[in-house]
Amino acid sequence: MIAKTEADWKGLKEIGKICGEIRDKLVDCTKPGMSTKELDEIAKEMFDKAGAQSAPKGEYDFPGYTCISVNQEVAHGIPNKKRIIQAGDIVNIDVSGSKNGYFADTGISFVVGEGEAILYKICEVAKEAFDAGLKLAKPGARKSALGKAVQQVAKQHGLTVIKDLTGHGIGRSIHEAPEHIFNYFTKWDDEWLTDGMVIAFEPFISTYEETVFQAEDGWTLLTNESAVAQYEHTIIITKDGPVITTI
Ligand code: M3C
Ligand code: CO
Ligand code: CO
Repeated sequence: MIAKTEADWKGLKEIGKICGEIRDKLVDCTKPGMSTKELDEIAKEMFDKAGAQSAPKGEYDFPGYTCISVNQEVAHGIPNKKRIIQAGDIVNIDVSGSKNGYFADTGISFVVGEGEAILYKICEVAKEAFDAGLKLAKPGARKSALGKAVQQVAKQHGLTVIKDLTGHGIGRSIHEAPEHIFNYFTKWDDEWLTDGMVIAFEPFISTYEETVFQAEDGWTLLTNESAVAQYEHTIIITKDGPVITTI
């Protein structure tokens, strides 16, 4: 969507704050021995208390309130009482929701307890790639500039981007125009970013792979072997700089 009115700004910021708080709470609560289902139940309670709805559940009938992906699971991981988090796991928590018809989407990957050095590195690089793209997110820039920045940062660190997962427009629904914010440069992507445009920007950085495949559950997206980290916020493009709603 293009945020135009004060009501748009208020609505986007309200749901942004709710999703950001749920993300941070789930990260804080993630401990070895806990199931991903237990974490998801905390999110359900927080959505309910805030008078907000889970976007995956509300829009796609996803079997969970949040997407929680562990190790080779990259995204759309289904919360499960049998999926017990262990020290050294890399976990991604992706929280998206709506309130009063406005949407937000945010996610982060992190290492539980002590893990392999490369796992911390991909988490840091995902954030670095996000920050590099964010600097370029202004009206009049091509949206392909963001992907170019993400790809450059990954390459500098000897890492790759997952090419088949992208950011997206957001605002009045979870996924809307512009359909894709690519995480790599493609010259065919000549769309401009405009004042008030709302996007979810989400670099996915891998140790070496570029693609994912879908599990038999019809949801979970997996790599063959590599580890992946994602970092996502919802942002409003303005001439005075990007505003992150999901802080
Ligand atoms: N929030 C998710 C979508 C959840 S709906 C099942 C997203 O938009 O960030 C992702 N898109 C692709 C991978 S994660
Ligand atoms: Co997301
Ligand atoms: Co998203």
